[in-house]
Amino acid sequence: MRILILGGDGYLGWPTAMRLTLRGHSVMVADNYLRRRLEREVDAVPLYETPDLGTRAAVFAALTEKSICTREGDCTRHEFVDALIRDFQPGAVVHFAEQPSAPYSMMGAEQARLTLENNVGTTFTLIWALLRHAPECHIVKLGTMGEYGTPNIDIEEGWIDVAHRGRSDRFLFPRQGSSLYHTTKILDTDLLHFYARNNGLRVTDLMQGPVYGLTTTECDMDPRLATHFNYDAVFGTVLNRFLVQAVAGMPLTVYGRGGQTRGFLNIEDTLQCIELAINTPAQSGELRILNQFTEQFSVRELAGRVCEVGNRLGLNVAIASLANPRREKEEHYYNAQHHALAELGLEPHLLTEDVIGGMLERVLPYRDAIDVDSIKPRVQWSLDA
Ligand code: USQ
Repeated sequence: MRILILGGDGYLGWPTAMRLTLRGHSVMVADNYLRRRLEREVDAVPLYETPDLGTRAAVFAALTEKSICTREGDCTRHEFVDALIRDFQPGAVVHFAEQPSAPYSMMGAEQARLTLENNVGTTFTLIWALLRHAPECHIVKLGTMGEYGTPNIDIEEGWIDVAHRGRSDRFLFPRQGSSLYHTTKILDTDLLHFYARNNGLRVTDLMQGPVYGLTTTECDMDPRLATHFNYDAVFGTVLNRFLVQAVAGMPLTVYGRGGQTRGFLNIEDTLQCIELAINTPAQSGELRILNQFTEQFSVRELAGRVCEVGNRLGLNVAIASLANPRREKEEHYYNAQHHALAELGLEPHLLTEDVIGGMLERVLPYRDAIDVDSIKPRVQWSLDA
């Protein structure tokens, strides 16, 4: 199949491109390096440098004799995305091209506007390019479990049956994002739902939890194929941050009471889920929603696990409880369904002690390069406009 990956330079986009290419698909990736630009803006550095897409594609081609086409451009621009879709005629588009950081979206008006315009803009531009040039193409969109928030009821996979005054109907599960970033993903879902209903688009919206891990089998083929890995307070996610903190000898930064519970998954499982979604396309007119995570943990539990394994490796890890910079529930009910991807064949890589130990060992060679100052939380959700 011809598969277009929007946001192909990112933590998940690049490994996905390699995986799908090695499966025999014809893959094109597009990116405007927004994430790298925003990292510079907030003085964040990744754990190690990664080459640009052209260089990585050349290394990949030399090793595998398979090519990944790369395009540089802004996916909010109609002319750019229109031409990609018209000329490449993809059977599936994997859409990662969004500003991915909740803290970045909460820094101030400018960052909020960029997040809103970029995230909703890329989705809207893609929808119209497909309507014009490839209406049968399947959109595989990265959403987030954070669209649901932390309601005091079980979280369903996208939809809920509501009985009301003697009648019943099926609706999107209630959504309530805990940052502007998460809210843009809700807006994306609503746009996709509308155009699926009205114009027959085929959409799979993957509600993904926080992803962890430094590598995949493809990244391991050559150091230059490594994925972009952040651990700073703006672009790093919780478990990846804890791994780097443990190696740096800093106490793990648990925000508030640490009872915040989320569904997590290994980066290897993200790739599996995307492949499974592509192999079983949504029907014309269908918005299919799949909850994409393999196990749930509280932040406190995660810190405890990293601490235990780290100490066993001689790292001397401690846990700190910091004032929570976010507005979120720190103790809450959480029971999210996640059967659909398992039924499609997902074989989870769970967070065992060996997996944690293996990840810590991968961080260790970079110990001296860790920028400790970038780890301290610095974005307050309550900042006055
Ligand atoms: N947290 C800490 N300490 C830290 C960092 C985070 O206690 O040093 C806590 C946060 O307060 C939050 C939880 O860990 O309660 C998760 O935070 P996160 O930064 O790992 O994840 P989040 O901001 O929610 O966003 C990330 C990705 C986003 C993805 C989302 C899935 O950046 O792209 O959509 O995870 S989810 O969280 O399920 O919405």
